[in-house]
Amino acid sequence: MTWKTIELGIGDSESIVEAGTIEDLADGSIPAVVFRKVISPADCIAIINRLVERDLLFNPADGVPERFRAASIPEGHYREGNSDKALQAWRSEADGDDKIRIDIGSSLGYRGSDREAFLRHSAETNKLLEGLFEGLTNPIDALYSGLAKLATHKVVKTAVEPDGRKYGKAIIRAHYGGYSYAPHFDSVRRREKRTDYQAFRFEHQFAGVLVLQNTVLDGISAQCRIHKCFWEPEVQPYLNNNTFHEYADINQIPNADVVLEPGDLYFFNTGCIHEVPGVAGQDARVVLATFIGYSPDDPEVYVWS
Ligand SMILES: O=C(O)CCC(=O)C(=O)O
Ligand SMILES: [Fe+2]
Repeated sequence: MTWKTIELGIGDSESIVEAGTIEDLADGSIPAVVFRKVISPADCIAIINRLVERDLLFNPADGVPERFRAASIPEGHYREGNSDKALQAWRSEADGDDKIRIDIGSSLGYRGSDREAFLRHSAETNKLLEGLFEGLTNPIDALYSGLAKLATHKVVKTAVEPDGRKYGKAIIRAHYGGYSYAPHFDSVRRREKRTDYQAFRFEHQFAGVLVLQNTVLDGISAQCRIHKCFWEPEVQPYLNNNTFHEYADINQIPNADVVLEPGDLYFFNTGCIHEVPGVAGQDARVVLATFIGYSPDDPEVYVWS
């Protein structure tokens, strides 16, 4: 039995999602759902250019400005509960100086330990994202609209706290110099244990990611690999020791590479171990990313970053 990604038609109007697909994602019977070309390559380029023009990203051909080096998020870091201590999800390789990750937006994983600061930061992010894509196809709308097709009969909305304060609706992430995500999982419930957030209530967590720019070196591009293996405590030592690949080999765990071009959107279950090997190409890999909370019997689907 192969473990196969569901491919949906080109563009927004032509992709029809079969009923039950989101359940297949939830129980791990498929690795991912891909919507091809929800944004044109020309709009992807225009979006990247705008982000550089507005000093939100930089052009690596001109070197790394100090300000961005200082703002870079280290590989593999997140914080648990209310702790201000950054936990490392995996051992990073020798820290390359130019492995830089720039977030435009508010990451719950990275900032959520201080709830007030996170919600303030999120409000700023949502203000910044408003109008950022004026005159272009809005990638956030494209992502939410793809999700609405998957989550039929649900209300898809930006995650919100009981007092009405919203989380960041999406985040733009740029990965320079071969920045990689080693095998890991993401879960507000099971990893960061954010009991003080509404996002905690969902049984399943997905990611929705729209690629805006690929990084390519010698014909190889950085792409997500998803393993048919839900995180369980017994897997954690292999993540800590950087030996998950050996564990997967020994246990013959299938995996799937989701190969995307700029403008393609994919959804996967972040409870499955996944990774994005780094490719130190000339350009950064830039994505618009979200997390998604889903429970079969909850009428709402929450989106955050
Ligand atoms: O960039 C991607 O495609 C996925 C990245 C990822 O795994 C994450 O942000 O947790
Ligand atoms: Fe992830």
